[in-house]
Amino acid sequence: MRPAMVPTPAAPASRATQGFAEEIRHFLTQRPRQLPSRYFYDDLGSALFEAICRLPWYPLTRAELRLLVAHAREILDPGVKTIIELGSGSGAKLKALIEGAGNHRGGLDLHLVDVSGSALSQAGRALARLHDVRVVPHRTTYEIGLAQVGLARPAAGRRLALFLGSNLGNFDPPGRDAFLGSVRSSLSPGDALLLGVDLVKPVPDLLLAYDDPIGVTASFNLNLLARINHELAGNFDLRGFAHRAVWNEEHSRIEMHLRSHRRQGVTVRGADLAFVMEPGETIWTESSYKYPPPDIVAMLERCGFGVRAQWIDPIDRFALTLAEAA
Ligand code: AVI
Repeated sequence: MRPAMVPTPAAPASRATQGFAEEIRHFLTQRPRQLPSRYFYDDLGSALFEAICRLPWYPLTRAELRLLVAHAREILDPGVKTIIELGSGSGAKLKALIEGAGNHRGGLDLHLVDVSGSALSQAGRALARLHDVRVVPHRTTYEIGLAQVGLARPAAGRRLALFLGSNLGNFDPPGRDAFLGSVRSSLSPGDALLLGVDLVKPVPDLLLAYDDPIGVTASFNLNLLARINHELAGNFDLRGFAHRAVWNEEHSRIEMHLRSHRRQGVTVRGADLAFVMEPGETIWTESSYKYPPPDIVAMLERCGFGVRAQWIDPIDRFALTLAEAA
């Protein structure tokens, strides 16, 4: 007898899905269990992050924008002919910077590097309306994007790389220095890097920024389990986990975790993985390092930059640091 329904053969996993599955298997079997924060940003995760940036309790984005607008002319002097934004998001910050600097400056090449296709299209649309700019999207990782831009060195003018939004805060210290080193080696002496980094501040403010009272950050965190369920045939019970944000004083970082309410079995078929979580056991999903301003100067100098200026938002304690490739 023929079965009533012939099972559809599983579609071969794409390379990206395979890489995701391998990483998930690796990190979920570590102790403590972990998940890399770069996987937060599927379409829903990116939308939730945009919402976080509008929350009154998450002031980083607004503080950075104030600094960009206030110092646009110093940051974007007329000698800069190429801007490379690593993690361009919606393009709103870059647009504010260019508009703040005024448009009497001749042509500008804007290289946008982001893994999200929807973010690149949104940024492309926002920036294409500016006068005398050419937008070049790179849908790839920071490292590959930097290498691609490095191959297209401009005939004239200096380059300015932007790494904003405290994205550097999500790197651990060895990864952070390696990353800054690779940015430095893709620039030439005289080119510049503008770094936006969140600063150490009172712990209650930090906890509120990463555990907001209306639960947007909790949804952002839990969406990572939802993504694994959809993309890798996982069976995480989303109601079986709670979002937790904790301040780790020793390492000067906010950590986000997902804490299991009870003993529960989890399987992720697409990653060939099955395990049991104990009550109270957590999955560590993100670290956000917070720095004192002199530490930012020191790390840039260690990685081959000379600091030209550092501006600090006095209300929300956020720093923009402009450094020149030495
Ligand atoms: C993208 N990154 C800098 C954010 C941060 O503050 O670490 C991600 C985030 N996590 C929770 N809220 C925002």
